[in-house]
Parts: sequence; structure tokens; C-alpha cells
Amino acid sequence: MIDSLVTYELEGSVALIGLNRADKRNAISDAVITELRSAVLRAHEEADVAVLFGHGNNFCAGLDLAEALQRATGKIPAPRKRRRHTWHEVFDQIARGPIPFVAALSGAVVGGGLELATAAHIRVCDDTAFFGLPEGQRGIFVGGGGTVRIQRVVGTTVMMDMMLTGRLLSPTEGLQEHVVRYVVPAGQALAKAKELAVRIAQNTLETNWKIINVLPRIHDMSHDDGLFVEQLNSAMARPPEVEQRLRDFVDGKAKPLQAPKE
Ligand code: 1HE
Repeated sequence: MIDSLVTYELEGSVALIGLNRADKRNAISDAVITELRSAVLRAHEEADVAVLFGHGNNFCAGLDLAEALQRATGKIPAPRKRRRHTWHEVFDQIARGPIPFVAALSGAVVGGGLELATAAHIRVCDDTAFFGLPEGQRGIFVGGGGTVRIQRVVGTTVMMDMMLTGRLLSPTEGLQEHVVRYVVPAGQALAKAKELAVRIAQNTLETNWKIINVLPRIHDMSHDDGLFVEQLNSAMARPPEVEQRLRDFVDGKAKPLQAPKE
């Protein structure tokens, strides 16, 4: 484990990536983003699935507002060159990389914290979690991909309400608005996320890659283009283990599908 602003551990084929700045509610500073980037890229190399969580009682309080103030007052100089927004780059590495991410959420999941959470493919929260977009109250705007990702997850109506009124969503509302898929009792989000990650790791890497990379792109396409890309995708060469898995099913040796659990 690296003892720093972002921790990294490998448990079997699952990487555990933890925001580790509990005293500042895991607010995202430039240094946090740099370390998160390294951890995500390391997980891409070493793991088949990753779990993202926050140390302490909160997932993430969003942008480091103290650092943002320093930037706004010129105490941190503006970069000399324009380049891709670092948050966009890192969150896209999570959302459209080679492996699925499960986010374990508790306490504050606000602003950039919600943007980070929605870069993950499955989100689990415990009943201490609350979701918000307080940018309006801080005089700023979402900047970590929220206009694209959060808007797609909750829809324009809900996002506008959250941003204009600053209203926080409870775990039950989070479930209703598709912010999360699972709600568990306090303190159990990480365990549930790990359980899901282990299950996801049993799929082929190829199918997991397609699920997280093909589905969202087709979602952004027209009906016709989507079907065309799906057809191209079916025609792609399949890795050898596919044949065995298809044979297992045809021979009646495959595990039955799991009944849905609450
Ligand atoms: C912070 C931050 C932060 C806490 N940046 N330092 N995000 C927000 O607008 C949320 C701001 N934070 C809060 O509303 C509250 O802190 C919480 C509801 C998350 C947690 O409350 P609580 O009572 O548990 O903690 P606290 O006492 O408010 O904060 C503890 C410490 O964390 C305190 O520092 P200390 O040195 O006085 O102990 C806080 O200043 C510090 N802290 N949140 C910096 N965000 C790319 S665009 C993205 C735009 C956004 O993300 S906007 C949303 C910003």
C-alpha cells in the first residue's frame, strides 16, 4: 500500500483505490488528481476490476475549494500551456479504460466527488451517503465531466434542480435517479463493492471491455449507427475462451443465472 493522498492495494485481481484525505473530506486537489491518475493507470496494468472508495466517513467533498481560491487569486500561477483538463483525462481513464470500476460511496458525494463517482460503471452507497452539486452556491460550475456524465445518469431535469437549488439527494433518491444501483447499511459500501467487483472479474476481460466501451458510445449514436456498430462488433474476432464458455452453456455445464438480490 502506498501511504499517500490516494492508496492503492491489489486484492487478487481487484485493485482498491482509496481517496486518502479524510481530514479534508477527500477534497480533490491537484496533488490528489496526480496520484489518482497513477493509481488508475497502475490498476489498468495489474487488475481486472477496480474499486474506488474514500477513506473515512465521506467519499469526496469535490474540488479543493482552498486551492481553487488560491488559483482564483493568482497565488497559484496559471499553467503556461493549454492542455486537456486533467480531471477529464483521469475520469475518462476510469470510464473508458480497459477495466470496469465500482464506486463505494458514503457520506458526502458532492460536486467533483459526484463527477468522479459517475465515471465509475457501478455505484454502491451506504445509508449515510448524500449527493449534491453545490457549484451554484460556490459561484462556479461543474468541470469534471458532470455536464456530460451526470446529465446522462440523472437526466437534465434532475441535474438542473440539483444545481439551481443545491438540493441534496438521499440514498433512496439516489436509487430512484440512477445515481446508485445498490444501497447498503452504514459502513458496508466497500464490502458490497468488492463483492460486485469479484463477480465482474469472472467475466472475460474482452466482454467487460466491450460493456464499458461499446455501450456508452452506442448510447451517444443514432439508432442506425448504433446497430451498425453493434454488428461490426459481433463480427470482431473472439478470443479463444469464448468457444469454451459457449460450449459449457450448450453442454449444460454453465452456472445458472443469478436471481436478482436487493
Ligand atoms: C474542504 C472541502 C473542500 C471540506 N475543499 N476543503 N464542494 C463543496 O462545496 C463541499 C464543501 N464541503 C462541505 O460542504 C462539508 O465540508 C461537507 C458536507 C463535505 C462535510 O462536512 P463536515 O462537517 O463533516 O466537515 P467540515 O468541518 O465542513 O470540513 C472538515 C475540513 O475539510 C475543513 O477543514 P479544516 O482545516 O477547517 O478542518 C474543511 O474546510 C475541509 N473541507 N470540504 C477544501 N471541498 C472541477 S469542478 C468541481 C466543482 C466542485 O466540486 S464544487 C463543490 C465543492
